[in-house]
Amino acid sequence: MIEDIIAKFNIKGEMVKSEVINAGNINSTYVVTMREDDGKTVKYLLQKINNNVFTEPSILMKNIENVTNFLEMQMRKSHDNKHQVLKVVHTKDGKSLCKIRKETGEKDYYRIYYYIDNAISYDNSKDPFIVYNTGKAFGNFQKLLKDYPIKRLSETIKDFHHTEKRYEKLMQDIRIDAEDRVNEVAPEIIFLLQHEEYYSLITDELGTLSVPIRVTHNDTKVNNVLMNKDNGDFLAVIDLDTVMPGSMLYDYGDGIRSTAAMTKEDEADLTKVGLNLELFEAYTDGYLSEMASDLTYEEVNMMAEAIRIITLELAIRFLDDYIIGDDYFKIDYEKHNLVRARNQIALVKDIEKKMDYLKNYILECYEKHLKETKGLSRKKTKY
Ligand code: GN1
Ligand code: MG
Repeated sequence: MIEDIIAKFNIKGEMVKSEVINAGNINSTYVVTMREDDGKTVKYLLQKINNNVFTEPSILMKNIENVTNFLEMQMRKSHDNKHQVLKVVHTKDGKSLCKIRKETGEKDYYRIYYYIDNAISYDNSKDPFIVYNTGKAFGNFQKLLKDYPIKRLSETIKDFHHTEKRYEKLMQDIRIDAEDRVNEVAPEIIFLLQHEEYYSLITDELGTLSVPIRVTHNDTKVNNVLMNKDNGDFLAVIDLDTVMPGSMLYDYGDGIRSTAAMTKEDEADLTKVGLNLELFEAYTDGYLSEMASDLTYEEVNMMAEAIRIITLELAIRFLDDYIIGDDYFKIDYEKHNLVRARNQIALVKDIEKKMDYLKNYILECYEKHLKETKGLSRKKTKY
C-alpha cells in the first residue's frame, strides 16, 4: 500500500522501511526510508491528509508551497544557514498532492516532505531552554513572514480561531444533545457560560491597526518545532497545515497554553494542572526576542489575555466534540475529550490566578527586547 503511494512521487530508490509515527490528533504520518541505487538511504515524511478536517487539500498544499518558498527566500536573503524549511516532494506529474481513489469512490490525499535530519522534537518538555527555543522558533517564523502578501494566503479551516463562533457552535450542540451527554457536563457548561465576555476580545479587534492580520501558524506546540540535536537551537517549524491569516495573539497564547502547562492536555488528575511560570517566561522571552519590535502596543497589552482566551477555546472545542460524539479529535478512550475539556478548564482557573504576574512579566520582557533592538541596551538572556 505505502509502496504504491510512494511510487507516484518523484522519489528514487526502493523502500526499505516505513514506520507510523504517532504525532498529532489529525493527520496520519509515516517515516519512509528509501535505498537509492548507490546504497545510500534517504528518509521522507509521508502524510495522509485528514480531509474531514481539511476539506480542500489542494488549497492547503498551495498555501504550504507558497509559504515555504517565501521562508526559504527570506532565509537565503539573511544568509541564515542554521535553520531549515519543510520542502514538498512533488509527484511524478509535478503535483504537490497525490489523490488515490478508494473503492468507495472517495479520495485519499497524500503528500510527502523531505525528512529533516539531525533533528529532535519533544512532546512535552519541562526544560526552559527548549521552551525558550520553541518561542523563538515561532517568533522567527512570524518575523520572516511579516512581508508575505497576505492576500495570497487562504483560510484552510474557516474561522479556526474564532472563539465566539466556536462557542456558538457549542451552545447549538448543547441544545441538540445528540448523544445525551449534556447532563453529565453541566459544571463545565456553566464555567464556559461565565466566561462569555472574553470570547470576542481578539476577533473584535482583528484587522484593525491595533491587531493586524498576520501570517500565523495556528498550532504553536513544542512538538511542532524541530530542534537541532547538536546544540538545542531550533531547526525548523513544522506542521504548516493551519498556516493562515490570523492574529499573533492566538499563536502566542497557544504557545504558552501548550508549552508552559504543567501537564499534558489530557492529564485527568486536575490537581496537577496549572501554568508553569518558569516555562511561561522562557517561551515569552524567546518569542519577544524575535518579535518585540514588530508588535503593536495593543498586541503586547493583550498577550496575557490571549493565553486565557485560547485555553477557553480549547475547552470549548474538546467539550463540543465530546457532546457531539467525538467526531473531530482522535480519542484513545471513551471520555478522552471530556478529560481534555476538564483539563483545559482547570488550566484557565490557574491562569486567572496568575494573570497579574503574566501581564507584568510580558511588559517587562517586551521593554527589555525593545531596548535591545534599538541598541539602547546589550543583549542578555538566561537561556
Ligand atoms: C489538533 O493534530 P494536532 O495535535 O496538530 C488541532 C489543534 C489543537 C490540538 C490540540 C487542525 O492539532 O488546533 O490545538 O489538536 N488541530 C486542528 O491537541 O484542529
Ligand atoms: Mg497540528
